Amino acid sequence: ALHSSFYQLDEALLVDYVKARPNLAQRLGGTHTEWKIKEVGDGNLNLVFILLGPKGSFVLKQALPYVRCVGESWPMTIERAYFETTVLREHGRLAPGHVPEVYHFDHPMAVTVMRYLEPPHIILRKGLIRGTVYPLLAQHMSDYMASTLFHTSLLANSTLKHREGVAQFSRNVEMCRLTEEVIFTNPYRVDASNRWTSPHLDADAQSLREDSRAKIEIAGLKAKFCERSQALLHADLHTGSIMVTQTSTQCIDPEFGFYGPMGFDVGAFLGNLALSFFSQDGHATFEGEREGYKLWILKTIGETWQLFERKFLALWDQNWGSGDAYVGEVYNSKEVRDLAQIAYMSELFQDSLGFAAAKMIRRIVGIAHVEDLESIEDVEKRATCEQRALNFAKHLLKERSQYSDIGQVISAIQSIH
Ligand code: ADP
Ligand code: SR1
Ligand code: MG
Ligand code: MG
Ligand code: MG
Repeated sequence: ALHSSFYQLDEALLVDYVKARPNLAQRLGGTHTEWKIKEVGDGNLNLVFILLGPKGSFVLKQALPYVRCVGESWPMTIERAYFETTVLREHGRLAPGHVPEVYHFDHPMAVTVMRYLEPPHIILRKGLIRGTVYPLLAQHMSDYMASTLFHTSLLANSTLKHREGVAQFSRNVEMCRLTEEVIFTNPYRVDASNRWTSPHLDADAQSLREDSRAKIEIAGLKAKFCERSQALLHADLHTGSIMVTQTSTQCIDPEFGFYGPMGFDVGAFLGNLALSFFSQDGHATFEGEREGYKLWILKTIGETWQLFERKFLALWDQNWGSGDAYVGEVYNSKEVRDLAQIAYMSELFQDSLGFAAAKMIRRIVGIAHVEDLESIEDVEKRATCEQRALNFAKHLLKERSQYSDIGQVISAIQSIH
């Protein structure tokens, strides 16, 4: 069987694992007694070890046959490591400055070995909680998303190549089904895995479960998630999947990768920035402390969309006719090309807002919450932040068709009290 040689690594077993693989051992240098090993996994799903040697370092990530944050009661295929490695390599080729290099993949062991993003790299979510400004974040994330999404779509590729990719990633079905449940289904019904700050948000969670318009909108988004194979997504692009410094932005953890709607990636990033915005009052140690920082977050939301749109359209302008979606002889005038681009980008904008809203809602009343809000110790303050975020997200989910540019969305965020 494919997985017959799988065993779960720990720090002791890892030393033997690396000793037996000269290409890995040589990267660390010295002898095994000189290696420092630390398990640092703080995500929901996998084991992550940092290995440091006299000569070099790497990160080794191993998928477990279950969801780590739930336990063995929720089995999950270790094949996700294969999809993660495949996306890291493909996105790394398309956006080389924004994805860690993969050094080694061991399929039966579900092990990916990659570049250690050394300090001062920090998980973006943690940087946002500290109130750190990242001046290049919008520029870098718009580069990453424009390049990976454009170049894996039918705007760049033949339908033949596209269908091969879709077929390959359609096997990442268990990960897609997890997302279907935890984002598009469970927050809208009574489910034992849901949680929220109680009793403060009891009525809010209940009113979501009774909100027919929200249910119709989330059904549309779920259908899009399941049916629209638009591009090869990262598919878990929240601020916990991005590591940053003042000059570097790196996207990690694409184990949910599959061909889905582009707005699912764009919305993940924008929605998680909005969650950070609404959490900031809970982190202020005095009145007004985070006001300037909140404006920077809003500016980053605006710039990310605007730069993404500009870069995506520039790639499209440079590549008319390379993909099968808009054949050059059909789309043969500036007029028709402009119309095609306007229609494409307005659908993508709408999708991004919808998925952003869905991702905010699931982080407040679903199974998996975010540190931005969870780390607010004063429960009253936390509940107020959560209610504002949830109210904005519900509004965006239902009324997003009223918004035609990102500036209007930013004004709506600012008007929530
Ligand atoms: P999970 O799939 O369980 O969420 P992640 O890939 O997000 O796992 O990794 C969990 C944590 O491990 C990250 O939050 C980060 O702190 C650390 N980490 C993961 N990959 C790297 C890397 N390449 N360099 C440095 N730290 C990393
Ligand atoms: C059980 S839900 C766990 C969540 O963590 C991952 O990073 C994904 O966001 C998933 O939805
Ligand atoms: Mg993660
Ligand atoms: Mg993950
Ligand atoms: Mg999310």
